[in-house]
Amino acid sequence: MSALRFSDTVSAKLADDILVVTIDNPPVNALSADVRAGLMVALDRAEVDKAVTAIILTGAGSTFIGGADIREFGKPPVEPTLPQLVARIEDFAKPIAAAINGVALGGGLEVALACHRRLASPDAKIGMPEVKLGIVPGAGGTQRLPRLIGTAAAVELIANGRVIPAGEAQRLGILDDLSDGALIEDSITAIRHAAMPSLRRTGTLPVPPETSESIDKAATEAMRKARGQRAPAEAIRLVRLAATTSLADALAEERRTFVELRDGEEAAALRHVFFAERAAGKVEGLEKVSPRGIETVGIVGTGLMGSGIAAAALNAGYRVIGVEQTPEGADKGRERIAGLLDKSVQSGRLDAAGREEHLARLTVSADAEELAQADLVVEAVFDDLAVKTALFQRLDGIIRADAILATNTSYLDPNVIAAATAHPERIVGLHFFSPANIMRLLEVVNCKRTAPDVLASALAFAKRLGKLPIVCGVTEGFIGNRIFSAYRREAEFMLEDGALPQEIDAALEAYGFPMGLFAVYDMAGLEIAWARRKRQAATRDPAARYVVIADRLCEAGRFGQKVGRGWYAYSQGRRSVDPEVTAKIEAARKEKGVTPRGFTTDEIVARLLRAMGDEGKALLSEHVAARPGDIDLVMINGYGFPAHKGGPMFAAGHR
Ligand code: 3H9
Repeated sequence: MSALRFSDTVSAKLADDILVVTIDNPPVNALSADVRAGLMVALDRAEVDKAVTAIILTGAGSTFIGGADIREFGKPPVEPTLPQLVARIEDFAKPIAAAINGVALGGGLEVALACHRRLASPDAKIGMPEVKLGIVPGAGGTQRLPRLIGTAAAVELIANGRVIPAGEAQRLGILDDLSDGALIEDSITAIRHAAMPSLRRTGTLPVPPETSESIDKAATEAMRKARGQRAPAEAIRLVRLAATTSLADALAEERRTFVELRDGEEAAALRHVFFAERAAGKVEGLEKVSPRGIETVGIVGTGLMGSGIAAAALNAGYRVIGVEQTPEGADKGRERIAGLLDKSVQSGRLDAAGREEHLARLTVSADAEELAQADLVVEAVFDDLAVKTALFQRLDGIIRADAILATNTSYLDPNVIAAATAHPERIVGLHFFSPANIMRLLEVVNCKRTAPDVLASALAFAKRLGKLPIVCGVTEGFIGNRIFSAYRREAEFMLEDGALPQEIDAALEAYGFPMGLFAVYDMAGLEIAWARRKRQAATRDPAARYVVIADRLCEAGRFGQKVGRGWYAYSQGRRSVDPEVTAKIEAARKEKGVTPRGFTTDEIVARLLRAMGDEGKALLSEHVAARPGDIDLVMINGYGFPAHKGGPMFAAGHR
């Protein structure tokens, strides 16, 4: 084979009469201007070279094509555009096959759909995740995919941005075949001996007829999850066009919609989230520090939080040693962890054999000495300073000198806990969110004395758990609860000023939160925050504004949903406005001599966003958070802030 180069990122080899074109644009072979130009030159060459009878298109490394180059969005367009390239591939006079060697996403799949055949390795992944970036496929995806798999299936994939394994893609009809062995050789054989017409042009195929019920069902299901985002609705509209409109007109409409969404606020917000996620957990200078090896994880306390952490660690392949105070407690802890694994089996995330294999890596005992085997010990005991410091002092005498100790405290000062131990440099905070085996967010607390390799180890542990680690410094409540407190405080100020809980909740839901603040309060229960307020009462600044309404509700036993009354009343799980709450709010206003005034939805949202944004700025100036994007990710992944609004810091800069 002789090598040919068409641009910095596109080269080819001639295998007899077949031109094997490779895209090599690390890290994900995105379709940058150089790739698009290189592919056009490759096609020019294949067009005029009589010795070339067919083309194979593939990617270098473990990716086929990760999609359009997201970094080019927002910059002036450079020709050839992706739709131009895709049209040329589909219309090309010689057969072109996509040899999908790995991930084919977004524009990458659109390129493959324009090819005349598609073969893939069994471990390839296929999808159009554009809606997750606030856009729709912009190079024919909404028109070609339904022609291959039908409208309902295309709606389901595109409007949810679902990425599927190659096997499923083959069953659906996206891929012609899978190659277990040598993908390029198999693709060459397939294109030479194609049973079907070798120039099967997807865009010319009819959309398979379907009942409107199945399409409506797929659309309704996708819209239910969309929470007011535009892109999924537009994707559905465009996919439906495939069956009713000419390809040329539908492609023009797709392009117009793509450009409009790409240049809009939601897409800007979701791009911000995409890049913030890639930056999360990166700490300057830490790249050169090697993490310690962690294989055995000790967990002290196997209650709600500890059992969730244990399940997460088992899912990630760790050996887990749970420790409880009594043998009965250990039995219960083991049952709780096994129960979580059962739930994973029920939901199809784990099979029965996997469950057994997980349980074989678990021991739960009442003997803390077992923790001598652990590389990392996470404490998840009652959030009380005396309890935690006593435990850590005890663990000092048990765990190995090179083992790491992590505290899962939510509100206590981990520097104080660390200072009470013999080796504060091996202590780090791991603030999980409940349920810990489900929630992606993990605040990794870099304490005053935490050693760099301990922090690096905590981050490596978080990544292996599949979590989104956000590094933060020590402050009461860390990033999330600090912002949440500021937001809750502002909401309570508004209650006193004249807004009602249901008005504030409705405004938040209209903005995109899955649930309003007061409904969340009711779900979590009001008594823990009440106990904290009572503890803090003696040290509270008497000049600071304090709203008593939540205290009044607690004094009346209104602890939330579990007792049937909180900020709302609950009957058979249904939430309703309770006049008793309104009366208490009015009484509290009267007590302070406040004349209530009305609030618009916009005003409510603006005040809450300002409160969150100001607290975020304070966290940045105190160096508790390293980047505004980190704060946004915490609020999106831990507190229901709508991702398509970019998080409170992003939103603060865009109002
Ligand atoms: C599209 O295609 C629109 C078209 O329909 C129409 C156009 C007209 N561009 O995630 P990782 C970077 S929209 C530029 O850690 P992994 C990423 O920022 C696109 N850069 O790796 C990171 O950079 P850094 C549709 C990209 O192995 C590095 O690559 N496609 C892109 O865990 C590694 O990323 C998508 O939405 C990109 N498209 O996962 C796919 N993708 O090292 C989005 C990644 O500087 N991408 N980067 O931090 C992904 O889902 C994952 O990155 C992927 C690899 C699965 C590909």
